[in-house]
Amino acid sequence: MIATQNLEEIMDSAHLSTDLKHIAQKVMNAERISFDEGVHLFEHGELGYLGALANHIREKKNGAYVYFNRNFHVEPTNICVYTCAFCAYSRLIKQREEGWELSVDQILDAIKKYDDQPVTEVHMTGGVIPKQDLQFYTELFRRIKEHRPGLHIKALTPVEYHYIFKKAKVSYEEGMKLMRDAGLDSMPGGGAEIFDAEIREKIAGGKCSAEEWLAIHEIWHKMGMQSNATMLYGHIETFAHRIDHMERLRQLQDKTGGFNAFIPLKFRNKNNQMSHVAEVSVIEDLRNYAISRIYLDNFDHIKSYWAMIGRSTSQLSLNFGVDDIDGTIDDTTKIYSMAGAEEQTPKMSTAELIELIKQVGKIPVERDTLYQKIVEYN
Ligand code: V47
Ligand code: SF4
Repeated sequence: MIATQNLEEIMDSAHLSTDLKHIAQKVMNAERISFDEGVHLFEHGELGYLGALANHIREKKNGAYVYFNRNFHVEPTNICVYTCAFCAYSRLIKQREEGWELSVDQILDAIKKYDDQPVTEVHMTGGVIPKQDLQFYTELFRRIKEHRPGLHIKALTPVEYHYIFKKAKVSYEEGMKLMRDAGLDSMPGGGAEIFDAEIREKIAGGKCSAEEWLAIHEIWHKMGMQSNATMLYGHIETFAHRIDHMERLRQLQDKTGGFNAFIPLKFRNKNNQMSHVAEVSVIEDLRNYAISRIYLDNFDHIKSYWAMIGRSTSQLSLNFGVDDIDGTIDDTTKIYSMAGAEEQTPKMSTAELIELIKQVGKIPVERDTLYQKIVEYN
């Protein structure tokens, strides 16, 4: 385990620059740091310093708690009208034979497999195809709720919703109301990638813009609903692009307060059009978690998604601002394993998750999707 210093020790350090001392003082005073200070942290903050700041904030917000949930994924299709350069998962419509495309009945069958298990959430996302339209998803959500009303549906992102609503010629407001009335409970954080227009065009051209992604979350929050936010990092973006991404999220969160967790997603380079781009180091992953915790002062939770980052790094991340590691997953998602993530068959029992968290001296808490405590494992 990498030990982090406490903030007082950091402030006493003779080697620290005036700028880094000033930022540490702001964190001690619970003051917000600026855009330029965020970039400065990426450029000059070394790991121990960042860990001390992030840990200080994490302990104030979440004590020693580490959250997880019992969930599984359903990926309705891996065929996609888009061709994001980082995506190892999607198959173009013309390569249909390599893809899958589930019907409403097939998705319900996948959900029924968990009937005798105490899962609390189904996480649903995947490719975008014309057939899986407004009518498809409203019928699907309604039937899931008829079958198992207590199962939280966390499904689709503004990438899918923007496409579906445009095709159905309904406004974002009307569309999101239809989804909520059909049974949608919350939105996962995907599709955010990186908000900067130039980089977004290069890696995820054609899909919803940053402004559209943010508008759909804003409308959803204003309906009293909650969601998450991600950031795909470690590819061709700069540090300033990462801070710009966080800044836009911080501004929306100030307006609505509807985001639960921020989830940095490390770019994985296997089997995609960006395989020539090297992956960043684990040190950079930890620095990125820490800076996310410092910058996003109005987000309650920072999640390291263990299926993507691997068990050891997710354990390390718990000393760098992270307080959530996602769920049991039960080997039901292919998005990351196909892109080269360590976990090729992501699946952890509750006992394994508890053990992983306890090994680093933290307190595991099983939560529901909206962070209501279910069980604390002292
Ligand atoms: O938007 C796809 C990412 C996201 C790669 O809300 C990749 O609780 C890295 O959003 N390397 C979808 N990342 C997944 C997602 C998510 C995951 C876990 C929890 C939650 C939550 C949300 O996966 C996409 C994209 O940014 N992704 N390919 C890749 N090669
Ligand atoms: Fe389609 Fe999503 Fe893959 Fe982009 S990341 S190609 S939208 S499945």
